[in-house]
Amino acid sequence: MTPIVSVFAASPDRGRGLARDMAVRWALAEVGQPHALRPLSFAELKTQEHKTRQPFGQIPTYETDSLTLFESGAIVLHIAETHGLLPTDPAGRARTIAWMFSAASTLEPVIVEREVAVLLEGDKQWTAERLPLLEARLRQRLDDLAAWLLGRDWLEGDFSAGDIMMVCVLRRPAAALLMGDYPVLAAYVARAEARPAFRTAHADQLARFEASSG
Ligand code: GTB
Repeated sequence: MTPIVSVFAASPDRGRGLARDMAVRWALAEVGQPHALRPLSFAELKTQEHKTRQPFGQIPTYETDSLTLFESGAIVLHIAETHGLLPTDPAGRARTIAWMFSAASTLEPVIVEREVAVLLEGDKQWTAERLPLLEARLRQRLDDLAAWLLGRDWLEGDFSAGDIMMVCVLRRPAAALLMGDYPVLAAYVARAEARPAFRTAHADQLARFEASSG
């Protein structure tokens, strides 16, 4: 069965590939696996039917005959495991998975926290005082990641699922806005975005947005 990926029916990112289905669709493009889409409105996300696929009523999900999976990182890991997007040696495999966790649990929280402070708490009296702290925490992570990537093309040897997760996190607005200060990270993201599979997945997102917005 062609896997089905659930996506926003009308993505707020206007086709820029910033929502978390991008990592899944990029991974599928990397391994040459075609997929179908299940576009869902915000109301449909919160239905009991969708919560049987994704307990928190979110996108993305991934469905085949034998498996329904949620969490973008887990889906990318599954695709990587089944299609050879992970190193075959046990240590390389373990370190690649470590980078996937690191993208989701060490980098992404500081990025999302910075975005939430502006988007959802921008009118609160404490926000102006908090923003420099949040930016400092984010910059510390970016400093450390840039130091790791200095002299490397990818996080761990060849391109892998770890890079998909990390680049998707770095493309989020709060991090993307700082890339001018991080040439090593900017070059890393540019290298990833130049991959044919990224370009395919990105073009699909844009085409869908343009088709849905008439
Ligand atoms: N940990 C989960 C995963 O990685 O799969 C998180 C999934 C998640 O946050 N999904 C979001 C969602 O479904 C979409 S990606 N939100 C709807 C809801 O919770 O009701 C987050 C996102 C949304 C929009 C943009 N954007 O427009 O730029 C970027 C990222």
